[in-house]
Amino acid sequence: MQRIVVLAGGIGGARFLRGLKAAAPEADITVIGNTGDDIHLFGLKVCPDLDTVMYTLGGGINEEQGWGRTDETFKVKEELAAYGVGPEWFGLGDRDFATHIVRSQMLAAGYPLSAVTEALCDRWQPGVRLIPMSDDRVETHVAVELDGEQKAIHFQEYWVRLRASVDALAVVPVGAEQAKPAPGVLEAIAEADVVLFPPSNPVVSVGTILAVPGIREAIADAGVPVVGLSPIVGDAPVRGMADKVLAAVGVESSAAAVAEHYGSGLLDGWLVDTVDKGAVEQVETAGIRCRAVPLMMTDLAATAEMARAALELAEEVRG
Ligand code: FO1
Repeated sequence: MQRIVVLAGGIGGARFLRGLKAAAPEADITVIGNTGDDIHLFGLKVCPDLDTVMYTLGGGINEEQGWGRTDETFKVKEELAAYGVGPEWFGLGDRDFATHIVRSQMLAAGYPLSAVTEALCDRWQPGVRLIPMSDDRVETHVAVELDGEQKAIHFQEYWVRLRASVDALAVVPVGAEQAKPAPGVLEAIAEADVVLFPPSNPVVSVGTILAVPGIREAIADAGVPVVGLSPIVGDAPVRGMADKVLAAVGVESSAAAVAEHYGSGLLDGWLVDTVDKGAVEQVETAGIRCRAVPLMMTDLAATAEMARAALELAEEVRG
């Protein structure tokens, strides 16, 4: 059985995984989820990227939004607002609240996040093994200039409240340097036949996972093909505001620049969209095998085709 490890952020990662499951139904898939987006609200721990993967693969996601639950209501949020308790800019629905309550209760009882995630997945049966990158707290902060003053704000405040409307001066995964990979992360990488980077944000999603000491090294040393899919199509992010955070780390918003940012020491293969076929040569010159294929996740069939192309490229670089 083919063992595939995927480093996933939120919406892009989750949708890619749905295609991967369709393309490789027999594969044993381990997902290492980003937890840098996690936020503590109302005394609860919210893990947006883990939940997005879990709900998407488990059939509970709000398909239009790409995050949160389907068939959602917002009574608790309204009641909290009536008490003047915010933040109002972050949309936590009633059904979603239950997930955060269960998670927070288990964490308070002493279970590590990895065990809690496994317990939550017992209900959702995502058909993959979902492991947080770390059981330790890592929180991505973004340095911005607001009202003439420089400050660091939580990633969710930058993304959701400010809609990335101001430049990101720096992106810091606070706590990452001291964090340890969660149990099972390094083992899954060591046993993998292939490692995939979905078209997730290279800075705040995949980049944060790689910032946990030991994970980047384990992938680079695993001796198996590592293949990524560009989240940038035609010089703009397919979704989200990746260009803003790429600029913060000095990387141009282009398919080739993102491949070079990961580097040939990590990446063996890179898929760019057909509109970026002009970038193939540049990526190959950087020592990374590159192919141009359609990269828009318009539906399950198109997404499965992308996943198939990634697995084929992995076989090609394996030689
Ligand atoms: N994204 C939004 O644009 N607005 C929201 O109010 C919002 C709430 C939210 C609640 C739970 C959750 O799991 C995700 C949520 N997201 C929301 C998505 C999230 O902010 C980001 O898309 C990811 O963190 C980036 O991967």
